Amino acid sequence: MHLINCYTVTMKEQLIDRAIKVLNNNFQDGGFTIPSKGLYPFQWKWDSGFIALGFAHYDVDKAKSEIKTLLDAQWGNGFIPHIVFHNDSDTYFPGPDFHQSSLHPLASKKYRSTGMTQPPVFGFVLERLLEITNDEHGMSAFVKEQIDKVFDNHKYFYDNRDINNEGLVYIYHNWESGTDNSPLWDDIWTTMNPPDYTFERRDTSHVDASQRPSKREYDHYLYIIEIAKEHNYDDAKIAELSPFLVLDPLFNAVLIKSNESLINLYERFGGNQDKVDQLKKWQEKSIHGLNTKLYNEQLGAYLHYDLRSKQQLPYICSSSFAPLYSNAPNGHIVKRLTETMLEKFGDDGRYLCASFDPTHDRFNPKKYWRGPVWINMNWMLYQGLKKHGYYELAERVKSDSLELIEKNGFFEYFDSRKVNPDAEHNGYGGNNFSWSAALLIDFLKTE
Ligand code: 2M8
Repeated sequence: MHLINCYTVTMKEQLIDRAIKVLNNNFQDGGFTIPSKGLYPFQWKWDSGFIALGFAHYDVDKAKSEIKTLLDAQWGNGFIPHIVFHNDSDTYFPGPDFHQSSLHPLASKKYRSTGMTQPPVFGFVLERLLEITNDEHGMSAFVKEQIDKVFDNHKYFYDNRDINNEGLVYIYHNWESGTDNSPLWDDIWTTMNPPDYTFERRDTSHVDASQRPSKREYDHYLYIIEIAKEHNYDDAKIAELSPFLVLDPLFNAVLIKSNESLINLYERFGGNQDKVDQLKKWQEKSIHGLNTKLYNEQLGAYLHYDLRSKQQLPYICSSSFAPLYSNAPNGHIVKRLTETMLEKFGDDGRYLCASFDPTHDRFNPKKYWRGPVWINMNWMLYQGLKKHGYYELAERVKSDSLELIEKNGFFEYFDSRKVNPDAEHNGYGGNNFSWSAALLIDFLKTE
């Protein structure tokens, strides 16, 4: 029996109170929330979306502020950066002076930021805020105020990043995927030979180096940015020259899910038929692209597609199941995905869902996106499994997430091994991590 089933109402309330403390402590005077003190001292794009969902359950003003501060940094072309540097901090590298977003002619004049993005979560976040709220009128007004910015962001992706006109948008950096040092990228690193840069890492002064990417991996990360900077972050040049150019099933599934939400929201509010028609056109093409180019029937999973080598990357990771959160997979594909998840990731000795295939020799149970369980991925998988009628598996993903937090604390990521010979506890990376806290609140408050 999973621990969470034994929880009393009081225990749940105590967990929620602890989560609220984490979120409130990470909330900043500028009206946005940092993911974790020291380690991540700025505002991150997809973190902000998940964080807003936690706030929405107990402090609506903070939820709205989180979204406003992020979307306010949108560029003139609809692009939304992955980090907004509202403040100065010397605890993180690479900061604004390295990224130099102002090289792009349409970059925000108000905020410094990076010149790369992250999964487009804001469509589904806006829809979820309306599901959570007790104040439908007030929240509708807020969503109406913000929704066109999200639409413009989707338009940016389809206009600039769907280079084969197949409904699938590229990412040009592993940091855009959100799954930074996944073993997926190892094959791509072998095609590159970046300089051995001199720089001062900050992350390893907050977290044990064994739980973070290596120096050589960082050389690759910086090199791709240097190339983008040489071309002033011009999308067409990046598509032509970046050594890293990938169609990511997580990124594209989030886009599809957010398209779905934007359609629902525009239809609910009325008007904007032109936008609804456009979204439906994008959506049809994207779902077709996802199910043909990224799905692999033999492996029973969605895979990444490397636009440089023109082939699928044959590895299964938690992003492979992300399309479950959308309407894209048909009944057969949903069934295959759940079989693969259970077979490779779901034996009794493991918490669901490891970020990389635990049966593969590149799996590392402690190292960041090379294996540990992440709460934001589990939250999306839970919603997806439930939506497609796989209630038992959905409950397992949820109770595993809650148990990991309850036993270890609000960590950034967790070891999937139930009996973990390497450590006293299973929590790794940053502690008091915002999206772990925010999504625990959403899990428990919607029971
Ligand atoms: C991690 O990524 C940043 C770079 O964006 C880093 O390691 O410095 C990832 O887990 C990413 O998905 C997340 O949004 C970010 C902040 O929590 O940290």
